[in-house]
Amino acid sequence: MSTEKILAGDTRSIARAATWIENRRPEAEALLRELFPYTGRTMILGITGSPGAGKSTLCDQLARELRGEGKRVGIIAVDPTSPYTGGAILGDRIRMQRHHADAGVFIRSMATRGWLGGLAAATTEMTMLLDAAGFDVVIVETVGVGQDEVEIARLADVTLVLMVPGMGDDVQAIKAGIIEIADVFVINKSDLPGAEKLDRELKSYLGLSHRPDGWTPSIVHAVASEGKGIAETLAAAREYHSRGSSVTRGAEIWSMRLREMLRERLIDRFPAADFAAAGREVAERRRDPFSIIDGWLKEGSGWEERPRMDADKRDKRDKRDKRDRPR
Ligand SMILES: Nc1nc2c(ncn2[C@@H]2O[C@H](COP(=O)(O)OP(=O)(O)O)[C@@H](O)[C@H]2O)c(=O)[nH]1
Ligand SMILES: [Mg+2]
Repeated sequence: MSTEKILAGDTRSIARAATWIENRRPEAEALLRELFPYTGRTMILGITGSPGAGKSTLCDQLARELRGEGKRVGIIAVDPTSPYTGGAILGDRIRMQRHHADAGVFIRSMATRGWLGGLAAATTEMTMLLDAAGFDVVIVETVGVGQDEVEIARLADVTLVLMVPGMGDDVQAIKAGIIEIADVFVINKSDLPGAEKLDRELKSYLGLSHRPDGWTPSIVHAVASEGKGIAETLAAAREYHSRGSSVTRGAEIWSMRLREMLRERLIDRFPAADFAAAGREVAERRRDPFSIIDGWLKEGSGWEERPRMDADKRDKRDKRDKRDRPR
């Protein structure tokens, strides 16, 4: 794998590196270390919202708009691999095919592998790769339902939250806590009734809340399926991005990302930790959770010297955990 090829934007090398990252291969880390000095130029746009809100449609339209400006665009679609969304992923692929032959657009659908924070780290690494490879904008699409997904959207330079009128989406969003992370609200499907009502509700909500950075999130109306409001969405994202110091914002984001990375690394240092079995022990009140953690930490003394868990072991563990994950 040549760093030069990635820096030159060679699609095949980028795709291979993306697969390393997705599979959490240790090689990815060495590569990203080399690429790091070349990162920091891209604008990362996080797009989140309920399933069916039009996130993929908007991503596609934003990519088109940016291509029109001659910009290179990366799209990372974080899709929960569950039978429910199998069709949606296929739908995305077909829709995105418009850009297929275009080397200025790189699209990767990422399966949600594991659920112990690895997803946020993988997404961060993927944006680093695309940043170094010279993509001007990287769009990360996540479903704003799970905690992981909300976390990922929060890690972007600009977070767009999509809402749809007349779906009780407003209330849902407040519950899910995604309203707080929005830098820009996009009222998509403005062709449907209720867009003005939703606009009013959002404005009154925003009137009551004050962000520490003094920013009042902007509200944009769009009909993504008809390409309406796309330029406005991009302009609103850029307005937020260009305000203030990018170092200050970067420092905030990296402090969150470092936390995520540490969490993942730490968990990976314990390949022997059988979370599923331990979970059962706690549930059956055979052991308390604190002594389990203490036990792992003690057994793991000297873990600093141990190599990172290899991908196969991690996969096995994650599969086991996923299977046992309560729903
Ligand atoms: N009426 C209307 N439909 C839209 C709009 N944007 C997207 N859609 C449709 O909504 C459905 C879900 O869109 P998709 O982009 O897959 O949503 P996602 O799950 O949030 O990624 C698709 O059938 C789109 O064609 C819009 O602005 N108005
Ligand atoms: Mg989608």
